[in-house]
Amino acid sequence: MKSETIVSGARASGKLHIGNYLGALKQWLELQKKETTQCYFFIADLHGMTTSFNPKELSSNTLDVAATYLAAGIDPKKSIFFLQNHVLEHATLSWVFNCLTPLGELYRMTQFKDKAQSEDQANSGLLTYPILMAADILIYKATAVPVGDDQTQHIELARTVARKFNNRFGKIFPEPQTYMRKPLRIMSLTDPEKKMSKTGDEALLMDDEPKEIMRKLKKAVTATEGGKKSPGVENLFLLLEHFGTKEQTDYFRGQQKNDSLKFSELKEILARDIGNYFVEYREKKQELLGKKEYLAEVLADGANRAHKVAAQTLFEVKQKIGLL
Ligand code: AQP
Repeated sequence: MKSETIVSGARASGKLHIGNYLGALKQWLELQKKETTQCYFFIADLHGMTTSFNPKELSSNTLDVAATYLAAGIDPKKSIFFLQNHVLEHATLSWVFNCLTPLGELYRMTQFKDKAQSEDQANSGLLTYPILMAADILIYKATAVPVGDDQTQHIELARTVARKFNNRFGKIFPEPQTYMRKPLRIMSLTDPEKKMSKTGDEALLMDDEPKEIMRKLKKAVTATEGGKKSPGVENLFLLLEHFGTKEQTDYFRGQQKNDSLKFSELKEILARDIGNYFVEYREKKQELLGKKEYLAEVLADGANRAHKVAAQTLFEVKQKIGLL
């Protein structure tokens, strides 16, 4: 008997970076191992349309993210693994939630404000994104959602939507918790006040070879202003804590204390450690990208399994709200 339901996904808006890995995927892999947990991991292709996209990129990004999940260790036998657009109930439930949510709650979302600024003309999907996300989560009656720190506000909205629905029409949905070992946000290398992002400045990708990582790290901003801790330097230390050893962290923290931090040395070690960490992953991913039929089969099977649960929830919702 599974007592916990976990749901999470990543937008099909580009190749996954190490922020996506540390903030989300790594937690998914831990949760997948728990016998008492049913996990749903999907590729958010519909969310991929909320910022500028073109059909060719959308389909290649979707395949790329699917191969990334599998190569990183998502096991389609243990977890339900599928494309968001293959389970139509997500979009229908999202419409129901749209009609329960005041616009003001959406305009307050910081991610909307940030992303709308960088779009020439933000589309309305970008505004209603958190409602679709609430539907993605609640359609499976998730109890917890493993996400990076940047998504906390969206999970709060999903809880509000669940509460509102339950109070008005009768209880169907649990109020999902955010699953986070420790709040984590990897920052952009060139603009460390902003989070690392697929669609922002060049991110460190899980696919990058050490040479490429070094090229990107060379551009990392490390300036310190007025004796304050530099966010760029702290970001590099955060990466070292995750990919390096404790000895390495102690060594460079020691240098930092003595004002003798050698950034070139730190960056070289980081490039090597991050590159090595993903060696096996990179090999598996290349292999999977050559097996498109296998990927399609696995995704179709996942969508089938997800659909059964989603259809039952939608049936309950329709009964409660008077849709015939
Ligand atoms: N920089 C980050 N640090 C920690 N966690 C992060 N996540 C994203 N960026 C960081 C987490 O990764 C998961 C998947 O994110 P997403 O693809 O659904 O959407 P996002 O948060 O908008 O991710 P990106 O990388 O910034 O992509 P774009 O540029 O396409 O919007 C989520 O759990 C997220 O918290």
